[in-house]
Amino acid sequence: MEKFIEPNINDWPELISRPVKNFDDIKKIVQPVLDKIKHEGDSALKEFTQKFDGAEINDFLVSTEELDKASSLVSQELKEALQLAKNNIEKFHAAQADEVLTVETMPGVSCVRKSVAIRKVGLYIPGGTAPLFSTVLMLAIPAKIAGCKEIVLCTPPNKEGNIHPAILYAAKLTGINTVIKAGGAQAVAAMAFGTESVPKVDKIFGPGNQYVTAAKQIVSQSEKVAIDMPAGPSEVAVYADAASIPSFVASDLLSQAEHGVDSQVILVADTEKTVDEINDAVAEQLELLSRKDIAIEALKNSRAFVINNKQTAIDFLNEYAAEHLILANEDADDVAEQIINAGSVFIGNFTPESAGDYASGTNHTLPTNGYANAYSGVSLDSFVKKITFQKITKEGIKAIGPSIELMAEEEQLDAHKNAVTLRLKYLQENV
Ligand code: HSO
Ligand code: ZN
Repeated sequence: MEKFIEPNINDWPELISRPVKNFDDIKKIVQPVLDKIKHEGDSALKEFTQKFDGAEINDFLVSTEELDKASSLVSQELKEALQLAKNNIEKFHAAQADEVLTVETMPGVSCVRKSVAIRKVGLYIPGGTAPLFSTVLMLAIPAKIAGCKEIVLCTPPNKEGNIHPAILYAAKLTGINTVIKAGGAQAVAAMAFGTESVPKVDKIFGPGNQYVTAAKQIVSQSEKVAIDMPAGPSEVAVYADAASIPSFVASDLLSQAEHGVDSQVILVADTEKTVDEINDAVAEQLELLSRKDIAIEALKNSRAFVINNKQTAIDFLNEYAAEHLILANEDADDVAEQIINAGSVFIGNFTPESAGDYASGTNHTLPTNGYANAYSGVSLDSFVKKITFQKITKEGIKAIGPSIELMAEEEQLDAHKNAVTLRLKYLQENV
């Protein structure tokens, strides 16, 4: 990791930049895929699955037999681990449910806000180099708790046309029956437009490579389909000092670096000594990783900063707005209070990011690329809309009406004013 000592504030924007690809180049590849799926449906999906995944698929929907068989291919230990994770994720997300909010803003004027589930949602689970079955839990559990009526899960098949059994098992465990063997931009398109075998959905969730991300962005602009968030490569920032345990910090940095060649990890420490100790531990642990080659590439996008002043370090971390922020420093709780930009914060030496990635209960679908300045991670809220209702009594309209009439008149919107005036007149004439 390249080391920067006391970086000048003018250089911060450049130093916190992420290794993102040019959207226009990716769009050139993705747009024709979207168009073809839109017009040709399943036949185009078949063609792209052949071309990009090397699989010949005749039936995109995973059969109940396949779902049942997956159970026999997953070890008892993994099933138990998944159950523990499911329980925690369920507990944390169920607790996020809002009560119906009812406020009488003035006598006779009642305003209500209620969460209503998004009817049809699409969950994208990447295949590729690692089968992220944990993402099934992170998306399916809140979708179920929210009460989404139709949940479609798309994930790419391998060359033999199969899906990793742990992904299928996690789908079954969370009550998802519609699992589609399709991945990439073509799967996103299928969920956005609908095809003969893939139902059209109202919102698409989930991480993916740059093509999946671009496809989500494009369809959300042109179709009536929402997306969870603009997502980019995964990232972590760690804040360390003499109280940190270098090997722990190194393992946290590497756990993010092993995700993908475009991942980024950031280390901020108060002294050069701490940075060096952690760097040594990274070099040592790196050797033993099965995904060493990927991590090495990711480390090339990564940076270590020595920032001695604590307030400056906190400002820098807030500026970076990390997807995951680990506070491994002495007074981690105090620093946590001052964090205003981050997807998810991990406090203290015994809170690895992996805990949130898999099992503690928080969601691991989080804003990347600095979007944590304004976006939240996926939660129960992501699967509902908040609808407001209001009801005004005769007394209520008498009380509120004159103010509305006046405001409408000043905005020169006569019909708006009439909508009140006619009612007030009616009430005067019909006492
Ligand atoms: N760190 C990833 C999530 C993940 N990690 C899944 C392991 N499996 C993005 O938050
Ligand atoms: Zn991870």
